[in-house]
Amino acid sequence: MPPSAATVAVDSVSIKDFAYAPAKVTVKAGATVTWRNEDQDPHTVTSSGTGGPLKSPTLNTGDTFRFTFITPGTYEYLCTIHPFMTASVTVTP
Ligand SMILES: [Cu+2]
Repeated sequence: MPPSAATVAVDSVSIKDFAYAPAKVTVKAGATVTWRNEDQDPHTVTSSGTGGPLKSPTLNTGDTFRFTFITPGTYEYLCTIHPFMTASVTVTP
C-alpha cells in the first residue's frame, strides 16, 4: 500500500532565511537526510548538547551536508554560528 502524501518522509532540509525548512522532519531508520544551505550566510548542522552525531563543517552558500540515521530517536540540532536556529529530525524504526 503506498503511503499517503501526509506520511511521505521528507529527507531534504533547506537552510534559508536563518531557519531550517522544514524544522521538523520524520524519516525511517536508515534514511539519509541532506541539508542544503540556500542562505548567503554560513551555517552548520550540529547536534544540541553533547555527544550527538551531527557535526557538519561550516556550510557556505550552496554547500550540502548528508547524514544517515541508523538509530531511532529524536535528534535535536542547531547552527553553532546562530544558536537561535534550532530544528529536529525524528527517526522511526
Ligand atoms: Cu547559522
